[in-house]
Amino acid sequence: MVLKNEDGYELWLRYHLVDDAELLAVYRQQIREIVFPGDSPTLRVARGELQCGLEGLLGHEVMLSESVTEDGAIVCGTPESSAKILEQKLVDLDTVGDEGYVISQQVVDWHQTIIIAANSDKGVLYGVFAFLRLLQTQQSLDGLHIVSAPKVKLRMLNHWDNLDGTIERGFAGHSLWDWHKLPHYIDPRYTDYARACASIGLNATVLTNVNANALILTEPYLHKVAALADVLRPYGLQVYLTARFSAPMEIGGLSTADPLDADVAAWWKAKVDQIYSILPDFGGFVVKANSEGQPGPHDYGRIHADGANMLADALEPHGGICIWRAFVYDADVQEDRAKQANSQLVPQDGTFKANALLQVKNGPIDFQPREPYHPLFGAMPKTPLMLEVQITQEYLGNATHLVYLAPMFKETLDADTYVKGPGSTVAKVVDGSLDGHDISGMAAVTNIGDDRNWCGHPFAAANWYAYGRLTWDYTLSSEQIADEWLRMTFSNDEDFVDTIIQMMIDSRESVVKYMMPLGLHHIFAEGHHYGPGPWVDGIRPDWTAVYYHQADAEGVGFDRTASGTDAVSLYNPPYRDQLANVDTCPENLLLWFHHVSWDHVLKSGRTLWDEMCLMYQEGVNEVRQMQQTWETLEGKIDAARYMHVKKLLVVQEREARWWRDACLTYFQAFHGKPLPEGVEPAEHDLDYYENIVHYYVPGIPERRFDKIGTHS
Ligand code: BDP
Repeated sequence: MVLKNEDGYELWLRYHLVDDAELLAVYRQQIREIVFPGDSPTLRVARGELQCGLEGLLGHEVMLSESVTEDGAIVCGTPESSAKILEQKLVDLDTVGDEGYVISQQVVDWHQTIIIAANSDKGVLYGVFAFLRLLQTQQSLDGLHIVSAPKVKLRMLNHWDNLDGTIERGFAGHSLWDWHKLPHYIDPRYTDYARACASIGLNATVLTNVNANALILTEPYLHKVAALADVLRPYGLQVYLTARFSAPMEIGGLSTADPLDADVAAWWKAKVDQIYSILPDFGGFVVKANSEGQPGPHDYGRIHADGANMLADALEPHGGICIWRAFVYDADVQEDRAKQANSQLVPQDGTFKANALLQVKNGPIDFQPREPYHPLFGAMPKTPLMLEVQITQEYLGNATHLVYLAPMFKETLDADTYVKGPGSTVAKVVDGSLDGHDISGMAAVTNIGDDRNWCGHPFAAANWYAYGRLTWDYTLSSEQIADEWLRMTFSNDEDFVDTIIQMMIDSRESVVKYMMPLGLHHIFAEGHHYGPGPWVDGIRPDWTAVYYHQADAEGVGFDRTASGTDAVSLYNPPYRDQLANVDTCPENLLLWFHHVSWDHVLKSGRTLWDEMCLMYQEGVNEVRQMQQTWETLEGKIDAARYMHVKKLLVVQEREARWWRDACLTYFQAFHGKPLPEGVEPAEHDLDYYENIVHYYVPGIPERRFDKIGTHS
């Protein structure tokens, strides 16, 4: 059978006919009518989704019924919206809070019934999506009893979208938000975006770039925001905006943005009041301040908490929150960038208002292929800390490389801070359970654009999916999430699923190997970060590569032990001791924490140089393996998506070689040691790699090139 070509628009919400005939017959017996009273906007969209999903999956319309008339009813609602749910007195509902759900097989009015129940309309919507997922992944419905609630309260996407339609670090086209046509024209795609988010439990979205534009806070734009929020609201998505700290000067006519200035505070109060008058369920602000040139309280000799608290004060009467980013580092400060956030923020623990949170990147530098967990986790027990990850692959091959990020997200979530003894994981800091915070959250920089398939690479949507699923339940395994996503996105064919899960899981380690193995970090080309740039120098030191790898004739790596910057002391024992000792430091973080001789012998018995070379080669080999694996799947999925991935894997293999050759040629020049056996020699000399130029790489505003032929 020739499979119909697909373009990826449907994401994982493909409600195609269940292709297992036996199972389809069983489902048709088990699902015969829908009893779904209630008329709120959220219940309406939940009902519509259920009907549409079932129609596609079962191949016929399932009728709505006022009551349970036969075996095979699906009864949906809350105790308020549905008398039947109320009657059932489901004890499990007491445990799922205001967003969780219960899906359970029950006898209702003497008939075998499946109940999808929740305490809120939103919970019902999540339950409906979870139920459809069971069918999409061809699970048995016999004896069904699922009780599920999210582990984290704020489950956010951060769009780094600019008002001109470009996306900072976006590799899948332009922004979805058509500010020019809003509020009058509402793109139907907004609804599909909201459906996709709700289907994985996301409940908040920040529409604008952290490098903020104050214009978004002006009245005409606020009406545009409100129109978008109207579409997203029924799906449980609350809208947030980024606030530019200097907005009182830029759009308010004030001469200062000093957070302790009474006029400034009054301006923000009035601005926030105006926002809520236009958008009554506005979520709040996300703020990047005094970081990478953004304005902030330091400009006035104030501290971060002063800035955050001023905004939190303005938001508080409306129930809004202020999310302050902990990605703060200063070009004028000599201190190791891996320490700066701790130095600035730890002393302020306990001074933030109750409706202020700190948003902390997974690692202390910047979304690198591998980082140790950020040492702020565990270091600020009095402040709710959100985890920020990056779904868009700024540092992971953009939208051309197949890299499945769930293992990377989980690496951080599962990391043990040891702050209250073993088991004090980052996840427990983030969900608030370790320090008893009510408010908790996760945020991710999205990879969504207006590409037809949303995220560019057909596999990039897996990372949006995985992130959402992990915000709901970070205990899910990367394998399980990949399994669901593959079945829903491509096929339930067991061979296909088993083969590709493994390929996805391995892909994260492969990219680390061919980009920056053994704890190397920040050796990207300057500015656009597309490709290798270990030679980058001559700009502010903490933006160069040479600052981070510290290579010389003797060795390589950043000494963050006591003999160096001592960033290692920000971690707690026993992890700290393990990291501090060159012999016990996990080798995948070795050069993050140690400056090591090229001849240092590793666990494998090989020298550092040989090991590094072999890792780069292994990375390339693994991409070639991915290509071979993928080619065995021809005919198992539709030709269009098959070919799309196949062609991108060709690019990925070429770029993996580029990384290997550029980096090894560069490092080799320090000591002249030969490549060990098994490592393919570079095609070109160092000069060639250093002079590769890329113009107009997506994800950064247009750049000027003053000298054609030199890197930007
Ligand atoms: C860096 C990006 C930059 C962002 C910054 C941030 O290169 O474009 O503005 O993160 O998180 O990784 O603020």
